[in-house]
Amino acid sequence: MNVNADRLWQRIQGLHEIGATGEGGVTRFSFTAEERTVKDIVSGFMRDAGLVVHEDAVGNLIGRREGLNPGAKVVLVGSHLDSVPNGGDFDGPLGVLAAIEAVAALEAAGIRTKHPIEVVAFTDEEGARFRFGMIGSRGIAGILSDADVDTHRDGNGITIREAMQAAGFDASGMSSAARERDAVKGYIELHIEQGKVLEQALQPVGIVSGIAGPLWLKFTLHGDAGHAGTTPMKGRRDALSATAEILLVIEQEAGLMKRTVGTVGQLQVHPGGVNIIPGRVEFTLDLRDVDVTVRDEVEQKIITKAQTICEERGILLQVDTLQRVAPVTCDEQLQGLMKEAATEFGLDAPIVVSGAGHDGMQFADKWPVGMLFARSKNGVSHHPDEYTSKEDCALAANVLLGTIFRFAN
Ligand code: HGY
Ligand code: MN
Ligand code: MN
Ligand code: MN
Repeated sequence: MNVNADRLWQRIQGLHEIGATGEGGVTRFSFTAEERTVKDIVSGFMRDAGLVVHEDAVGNLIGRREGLNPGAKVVLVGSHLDSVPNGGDFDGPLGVLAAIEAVAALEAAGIRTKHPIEVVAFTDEEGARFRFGMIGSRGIAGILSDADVDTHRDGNGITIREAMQAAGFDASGMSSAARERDAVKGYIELHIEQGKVLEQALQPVGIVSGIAGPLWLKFTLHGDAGHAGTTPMKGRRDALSATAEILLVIEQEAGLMKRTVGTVGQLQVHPGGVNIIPGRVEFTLDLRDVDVTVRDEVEQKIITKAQTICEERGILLQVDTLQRVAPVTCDEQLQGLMKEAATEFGLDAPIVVSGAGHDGMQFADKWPVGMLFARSKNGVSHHPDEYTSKEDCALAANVLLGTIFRFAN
């Protein structure tokens, strides 16, 4: 039993048009017209595969295939369709489209698994619009709160709740998206690796053992704006000079640890005039490690040093947590099924750790979570040059099919 590799490849390529930036990438933020369009197209693919399609209260797109035993726990398989700004074509869509191909292959082979299967395209996995991610998987886990949807705003000041409302989803009913603990057998996701381990190991497919937990912080430094020409250097309370020192502390502290990574991806200078001393600076920190103790120790060291720098410069420092996601370990049984499925295709799939965060983190405390990786060319992702070959997409999708077949029976 194999997936339709040509159709999978054409569909991945075809989605590039939705949200194409003209710089080679795609931008598809949650609750936007681009996301609506891509969900409508993928809904059609789901129906073509014989799935019964609906969107839940938080906008997750779900295609269901009944099992032999209607009361049996459901097997969730999926990924996401939203993107980062000017992102690549594979981060998310590969997992959703491969899951659709897998159920289509079961249908074509006349195989009805014991457990029902649901293909899920989760809402806003990336968090690119609201700086708060995995909204759809939090909804399914039943942990998306009113505070989450009312405090996080996009660049235009629109809250998640308002954006949901505008897209036709009533956040007051979001708890209906939650699944009962005993209703789900487990979750499987195929995703691109977004790193170089598989490429260096000359392997097309990997099995994920653990997922690093992203901690997103927002630093705000309050200094004194002033005239660039008439204010002596001594005694300035320049928020950007303090920030520069803190950026180097981040690089040093994260760099001291074996697997910790720290990234400042967004930085705004206020008021932002050429001839005005920066009075306020806001920047984000994305800090990760597979070991949450190490991650949180590095967090504390960075904040302590940042406070000292700011005190010495007369700057007021404010640190807000945007999201704090715990690292997770993937389910051993699912890793074993993936190993078997990979062997069927003559693959000795290595065990890899995910530096990127994924939706399964939101419910790994409730249900078994398993992830497969497909090789990334040069490890590039979150970039227009993100690429996985047609052959690797097909191989990974076939291993996904083999895993679903084993786990859903
Ligand atoms: O940021 C991440 O780790 C993932 O791409 N959402
Ligand atoms: Mn991503
Ligand atoms: Mn992703
Ligand atoms: Mn993911």
